[in-house]
Amino acid sequence: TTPKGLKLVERDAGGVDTAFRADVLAGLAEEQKAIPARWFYDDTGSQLFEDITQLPEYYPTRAETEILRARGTEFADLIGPGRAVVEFGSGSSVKTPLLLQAIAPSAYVPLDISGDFLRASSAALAAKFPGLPVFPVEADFMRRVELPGEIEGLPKLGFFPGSTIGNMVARTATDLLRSMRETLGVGALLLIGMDLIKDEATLVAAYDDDAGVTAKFNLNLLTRINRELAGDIPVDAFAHEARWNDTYARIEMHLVAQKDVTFSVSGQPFAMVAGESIHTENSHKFTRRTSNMLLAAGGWEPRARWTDSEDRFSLLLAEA
Ligand code: AVJ
Repeated sequence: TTPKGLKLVERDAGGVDTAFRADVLAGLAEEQKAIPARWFYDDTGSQLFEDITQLPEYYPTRAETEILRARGTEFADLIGPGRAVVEFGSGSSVKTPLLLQAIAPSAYVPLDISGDFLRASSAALAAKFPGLPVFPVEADFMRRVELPGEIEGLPKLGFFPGSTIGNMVARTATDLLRSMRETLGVGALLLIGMDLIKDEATLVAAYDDDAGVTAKFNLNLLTRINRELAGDIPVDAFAHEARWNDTYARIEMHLVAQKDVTFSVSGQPFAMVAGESIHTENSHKFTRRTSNMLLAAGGWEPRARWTDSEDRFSLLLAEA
């Protein structure tokens, strides 16, 4: 089955992603400058994230993959065959096949805002599972998504691995879980990854690796802004920083100005003093109870939970 794209991201006459521009201009105007983490993932950012998942310090991907490999029989028992798997994000070449292999679904629908990456990973997936219909949708899944008519009537399994939910503050995470429930419908299941709270040194190292790949990933956001939003941010004047925020149980990534700087984005002027930062990512960490609480707040009832052999990462199954 040939993947067929369906374009839903809004662009202005000049080809600018209007939501990206609005988020950046509003975020840079705040007292603590901040840009939502979802804008990391242009083609370069998506590739750099793939590189991050291979780093010795970055344990979440390996831990989650271990769970997917080890628990296939249990997933099959609890989920059953014949579902349409709706993945929020275009999917990794390793995790998605492990799930599809385990549960024998009837269709696969990856949702992503990065169209090129989405089409590439969908084609690779379709080649690996020749009998499986694949319907990629280019969309911002923070809002309710209209699913392809071809999967109407099939029971749904939402798949949201990687602890991407951890990028959101509680209010936004709750909104997303509710949107997912609307997208998938009552009776749907959701398999979702959530990273666990652990010692601070391990957490900080996972977001500040020795090879500097995470620093590159963080700084690429500025390069993307310069390219796509007519910016002149002096990228070399910024340094990557990862901090643990214990109040909110999250790793924060910042881009810290190393000297006073002025720049403009889409014609808007901005100034920062040395030491001031742009907050670029939150990565919340959970316990069994806080993950269940978050699911319940979003309208999902916890049904099962798995962790890896070192208790670093959790995968939860919930029902709408
Ligand atoms: C893609 C949300 C899983 O928060 O761990 C990795 C992204 N940022 N290193 C995470 C990320 C820096 C990541 N997720």
